[in-house]
Amino acid sequence: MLELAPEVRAALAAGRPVVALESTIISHGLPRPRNLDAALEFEAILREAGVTPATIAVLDGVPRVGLDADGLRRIADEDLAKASVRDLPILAARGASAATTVAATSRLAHLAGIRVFATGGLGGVHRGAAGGPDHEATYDESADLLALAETPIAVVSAGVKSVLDIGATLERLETLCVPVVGYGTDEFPAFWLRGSGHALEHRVDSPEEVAAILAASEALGLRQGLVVANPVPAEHEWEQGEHGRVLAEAFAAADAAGVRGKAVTPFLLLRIVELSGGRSLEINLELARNNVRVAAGIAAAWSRRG
Ligand code: PSU
Ligand code: MN
Repeated sequence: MLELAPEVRAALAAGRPVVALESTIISHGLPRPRNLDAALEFEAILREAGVTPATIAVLDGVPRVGLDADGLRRIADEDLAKASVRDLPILAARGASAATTVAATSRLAHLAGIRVFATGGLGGVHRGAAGGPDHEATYDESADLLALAETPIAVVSAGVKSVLDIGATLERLETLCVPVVGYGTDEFPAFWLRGSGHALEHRVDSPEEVAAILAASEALGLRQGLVVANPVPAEHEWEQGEHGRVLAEAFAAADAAGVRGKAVTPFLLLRIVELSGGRSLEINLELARNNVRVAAGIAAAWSRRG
């Protein structure tokens, strides 16, 4: 059911470092043609660090762990569906193709034996998920959170976007028994910003510390993953005032347009790129590159433990 690229299979068999990469960020998170450049660049960053990349997607019903040049082109150029874990059996049975979210990528990477995964931002609890004075609960919470509760993999991300409810997301991660560590920070990052105002209990400052936590998790027989929250480098962080202004305008536009439900996030994200004149996109790329570099270090440290 699972097809590993030959180089991924060889690296895993030899205990060499491998990092998983998701395809939804390429298919749905970044605009063409920048998305293909980004997919190639993330892989190149890993290769330069001596780490084998495994970009993951479902192509023609086959979950693929490691894509060749044509596979990368397909996730960038084709209008693929976005698949979470629950979509995997349906795609496989029907021979269909889709880009995989953090949840689905984590599951497939784990099935292949991969321990480290780099992405941009995690999915989380949406604003208004639990309802409010003027609306019903939407229950809109990403399956990424549940997948992290059930999948032993370290996911390096820049936290969650401030269009989500960050406090509620952290509470749900606590309930789901998913450990969260700040990578060189004491505060959970908010994607384009280094901080969210939410303090973290645990901080790590080296890839070896992360590898030691993964080893301890295994020794304890825990099935949970690990959220490695890695803030955008200070020199690329969005200016606080500009970030606040653009988000407020984007939320107002969504309200005025009467956008509801799952259409809200894509609407907001597109508006944020437009209203920021592309600045939010540049930051998105910088933080993703940075996550890939950190994940490479963690995978190398994990591989050295043998
Ligand atoms: N956050 C981002 N960029 C993304 C995503 C999240 O900053 O592209 C994608 C990831 O693939 C993540 C998914 O797993 O969105 C979550 O979607 P949902 O809320 O529908 O589970
Ligand atoms: Mn949702």
